[in-house]
Amino acid sequence: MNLEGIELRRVAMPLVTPFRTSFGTETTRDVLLLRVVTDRAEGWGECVAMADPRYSSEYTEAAADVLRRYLVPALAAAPRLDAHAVAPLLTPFKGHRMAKAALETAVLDAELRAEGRSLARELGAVRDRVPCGVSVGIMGSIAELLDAVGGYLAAGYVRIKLKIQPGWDVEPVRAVRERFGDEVLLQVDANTAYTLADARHLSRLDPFGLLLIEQPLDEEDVLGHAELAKVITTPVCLDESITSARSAAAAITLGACSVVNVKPGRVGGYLEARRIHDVCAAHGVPVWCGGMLETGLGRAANVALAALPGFTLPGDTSASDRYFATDLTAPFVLEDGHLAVPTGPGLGVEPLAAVLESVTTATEWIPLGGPGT
Ligand code: SMG
Ligand code: MG
Repeated sequence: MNLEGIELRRVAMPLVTPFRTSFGTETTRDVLLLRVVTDRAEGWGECVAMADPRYSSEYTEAAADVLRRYLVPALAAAPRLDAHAVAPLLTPFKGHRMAKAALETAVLDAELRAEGRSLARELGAVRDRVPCGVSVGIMGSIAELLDAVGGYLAAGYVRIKLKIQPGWDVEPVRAVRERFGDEVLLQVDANTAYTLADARHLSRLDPFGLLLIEQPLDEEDVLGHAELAKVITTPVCLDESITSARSAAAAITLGACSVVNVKPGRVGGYLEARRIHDVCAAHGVPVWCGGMLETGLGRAANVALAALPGFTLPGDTSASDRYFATDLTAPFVLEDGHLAVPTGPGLGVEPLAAVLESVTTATEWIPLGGPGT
């Protein structure tokens, strides 16, 4: 496959409702999309970096910068390209995993479209639909939270995740349990908002039978998570701390987590995400697919990954209408609590041209091939 060029495209997608976490409130998703043009096919990659470096050190402008300055030019050095060659070519450049993941995904999509194979099949999917959870933001009041959770349960979501932070943890969990019962699959996500000194407070969540608590402590505090896991009975799940298959293996060996949230963007791409799945499966550690408020393009790839055998817990792979009034692709629709795994070549979905144009705020073409490209 010969690369002709790469388009960087910025789109602004208004969210149907503000999404508040322990690190900030999102009202519009500012997304960087990559379109790789090769001599055989085109491919799309969605960069999951947020507009500001609050979830992780990456942010949209930085991703665009490192792509145009270092990552895209590094691919030009390879005469013939396939997706498995991308990560090794990018290794000299530290970090920037979300930017790298978007580039690898776009190349992989182009390659699979050229060969007529789906991403799900390429990754080793064993299901044609995946059960879906929903991540519920921090609200202004318990009444507002109960309304939101009630709406999502009525829509069919099979698992609820509550965002928590100090001052919004035990009471919202108690209220949801009291209103909706002990049968609801329920988990919480702190996005690093606590310290090990809060261990006794967090043990107050133990009686509620949560599936897991996600990333309670700082992303670098792997040992702290191991200590916390000895004190609380709620299973500890890591998100921000897991950046590679190697770090997943280390965290599991140290006893820092018994569940892993897999986000391909956070770990440098779908190929590394699959390696994390494999490492976790070998250790008997369940995984689930995280979300970064993706458009239909990123969602298609996440749903393919979530169909692998080790993804035994419902993911943050919600339907399009949980995020956007109009998605970039044909909408993903919840059916009986599940989303269908796309079966077409590559991601199996296309951006809708008119929608894409209407939300685009900037485009930039980086030529890579011979003269005239
Ligand atoms: O895509 O449904 C989604 C969002 C899921 O809660 C979610 N993601 O830490 O897991 C997480 C957060 C990170 C993004 S918050 C803006
Ligand atoms: Mg998380």
